[in-house]
Amino acid sequence: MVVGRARRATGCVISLEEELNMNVFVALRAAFPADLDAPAVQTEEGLVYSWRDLERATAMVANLFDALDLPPDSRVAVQVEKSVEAMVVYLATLRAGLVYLPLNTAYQSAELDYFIDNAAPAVVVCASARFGAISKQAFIRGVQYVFTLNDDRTGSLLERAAQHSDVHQPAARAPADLAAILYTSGTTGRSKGAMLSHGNLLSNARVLKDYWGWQPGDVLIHALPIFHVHGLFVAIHGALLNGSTMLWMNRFEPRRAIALMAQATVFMGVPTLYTRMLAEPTLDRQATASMRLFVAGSAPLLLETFTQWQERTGHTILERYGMSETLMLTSNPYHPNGPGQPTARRGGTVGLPLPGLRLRVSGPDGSALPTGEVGGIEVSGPSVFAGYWRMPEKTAEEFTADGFFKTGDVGLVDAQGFVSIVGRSKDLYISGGYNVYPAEIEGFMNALPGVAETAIVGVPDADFGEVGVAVVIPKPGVRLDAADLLARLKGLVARFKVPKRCYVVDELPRNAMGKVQKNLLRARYMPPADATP
Ligand code: MCA
Ligand code: AMP
Repeated sequence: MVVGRARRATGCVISLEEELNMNVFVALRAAFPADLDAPAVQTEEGLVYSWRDLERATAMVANLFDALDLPPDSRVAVQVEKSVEAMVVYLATLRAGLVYLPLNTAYQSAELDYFIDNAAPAVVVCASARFGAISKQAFIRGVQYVFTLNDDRTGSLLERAAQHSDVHQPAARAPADLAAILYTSGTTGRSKGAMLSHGNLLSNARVLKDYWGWQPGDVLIHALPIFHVHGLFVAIHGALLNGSTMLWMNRFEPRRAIALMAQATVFMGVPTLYTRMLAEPTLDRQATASMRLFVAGSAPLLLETFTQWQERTGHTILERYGMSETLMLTSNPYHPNGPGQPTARRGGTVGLPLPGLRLRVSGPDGSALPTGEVGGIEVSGPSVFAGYWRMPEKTAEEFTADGFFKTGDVGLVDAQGFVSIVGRSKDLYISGGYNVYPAEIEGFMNALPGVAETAIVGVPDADFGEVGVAVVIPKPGVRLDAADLLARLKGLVARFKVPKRCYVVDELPRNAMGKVQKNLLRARYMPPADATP
């Protein structure tokens, strides 16, 4: 039932029915500015997409999806290079009430097989160059439709969408309805699909809009990939919910990012982006004079980077902490000494729990620990996911009896409520903002001919924060070549997961139980002091 046109607060007319619709797309669209011809996205090639363009393009792709007549909650798996059109497909998937499943373009065929098997998408979108291989994989696994989309605005998806109307009524969605599935690897080596609802996405976007003081006239430099939470949700939702223009970089390049700052106010990046910009002589107070906010997260920001950034630019980076399963959990304060924000941003901490979030630190027996003590971080709140896709046992294991999610991060909360992360209980390292689970890669290396056993550890790295080192034992009588092992691995898993160094050894250090002592390996294969951050 359409209850008439209720108001025209923004550029898009919204009905009362839409006001009651909790589809996150509806909330984002409601924030479009009154002037729909104003720029929503500007690319480095000089293309300008207006808000009207976003409205019409998402309508056309959503109408194409509607025409496929898919069951509710059908998954749309997308593995394409970053482009504005890829963002349009994301928004159109929400608009049509389908479930978005982003896949990093670095994923190789074995990884894709797993995701397609596990998520059973109805639609797959890939680059034309990979259509032959991916469509074969997809159709064997029951996928109904495979479209192509390239980063030069070509491909069957846009061709087909162009035949559809540019008017579309967004699908009605309730807060608990599924909006996206984001795969995260696991300590057992099997990826798990974190199910995020419209309510999860919208509540987090709204909290961040207030917390980070988004204001009229803000312009975001969008420099991150859009396969993961940081670039896809935190950055895109942040800008759209504020009606802010995005300066769109398909690929991060430090010098160009610095040059864009003259026209921008907000930048979001993983720590590697900040260290790479610090290496540029053009980074100074003048280049960043119009900037209001620099946000960092996805991996620990070194205190040294935090301090150097302050010295070079006069700006204090705001570090925040989140996960695919929970979206953003904590943030350093935006307004120093503002209401509920007791003090200034502090380097080396991830700030305070965001409004609405309950965060506690638990001991090994599950009991809550007092202020200042180190333990497992557990969280509950509106942005915390409902569970892993088709993995009820895994979901049950990761939640406490009273409904808190066990993050696997180890940290403490100090007397002022600031959270610091000091380690992880999960065997994982973070390289340039991407999580790598050694168990997954060890499995692939162990399956290579001649390999008896592999142990992989993350060691410090000046550029990526951490990188992997593989230590391999050959089968008896076999001679293995370390470079050859890494070259073989490159064809099997995403490049960012491939260890940067590999050593072939006779034995691994083990404890009395026979378990490999990774702490000893880490110490042994530590890079030389001048290569560490
Ligand atoms: C590229 N390589 C990497 C990485 N990226 N190796 C390890 N770790 C990486 N992150 C490989 C390339 O394949 C190549 O190897 C070699 O390193 C050099 O690549 P380079 O040209 O330097 O890489 P790049 O294309 O410049 O990419 C670096 C990057 C990128 C810009 C830092 O990795 C990136 O955009 N990272 C951001 C990730 C992100 O958005 N994370 C958010 C997750 P070869 O020559 O062998 O191919 S969301 C999240 O974590 C939570 C929820 C949160 O809190 O946000
Ligand atoms: P992902 O599973 O890719 O969503 O990555 C989530 C993980 O990234 C968290 O569990 C943390 O270990 C890590 N992480 C995110 N932000 C930060 C941060 N600011 N400092 C330290 N670790 C972080």
